[in-house]
Amino acid sequence: MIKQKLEEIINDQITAELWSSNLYLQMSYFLKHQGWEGFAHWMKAHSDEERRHAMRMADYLTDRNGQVKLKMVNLVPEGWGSVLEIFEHSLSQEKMVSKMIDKIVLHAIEEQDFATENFFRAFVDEQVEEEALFGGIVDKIRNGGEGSLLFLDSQLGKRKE
Ligand code: OFO
Repeated sequence: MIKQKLEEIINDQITAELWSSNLYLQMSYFLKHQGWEGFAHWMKAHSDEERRHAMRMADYLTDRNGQVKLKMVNLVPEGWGSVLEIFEHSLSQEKMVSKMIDKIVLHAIEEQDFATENFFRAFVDEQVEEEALFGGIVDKIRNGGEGSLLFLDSQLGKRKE
């Protein structure tokens, strides 16, 4: 049975994943409204991925006899000034999520809950990938400027899942 403090911070994490999912979904529709079909497609796929993360964590918590308590997911922003701003915002969201996951792993180690440590270590790796993914897009937009957006839009529109 999982300890209460861990149950609490895993529930916070599930909420954060769902908030990320909503944030990226809002970004997707905002981008689509601006005519950026490829970016919108990419962002929607990422929104789905965050929702899957939330469900994997909720399933894990249930398997460990913890209780999933879905908390209030706050409103997300509705608009941004540019495509670059959207990806910079996503990158900062991912950095915040990485810190939260590190905190769970640290707490699991302190509690000697090695199953939780092990489960969330996969997300530590996942976050390295995600920060690199978002950071790479931010770099491309910064380096290529406005002129690179059309090309990037078509490239990101090819994302499979
Ligand atoms: Fe991109 O955050 Fe999930 O884990």
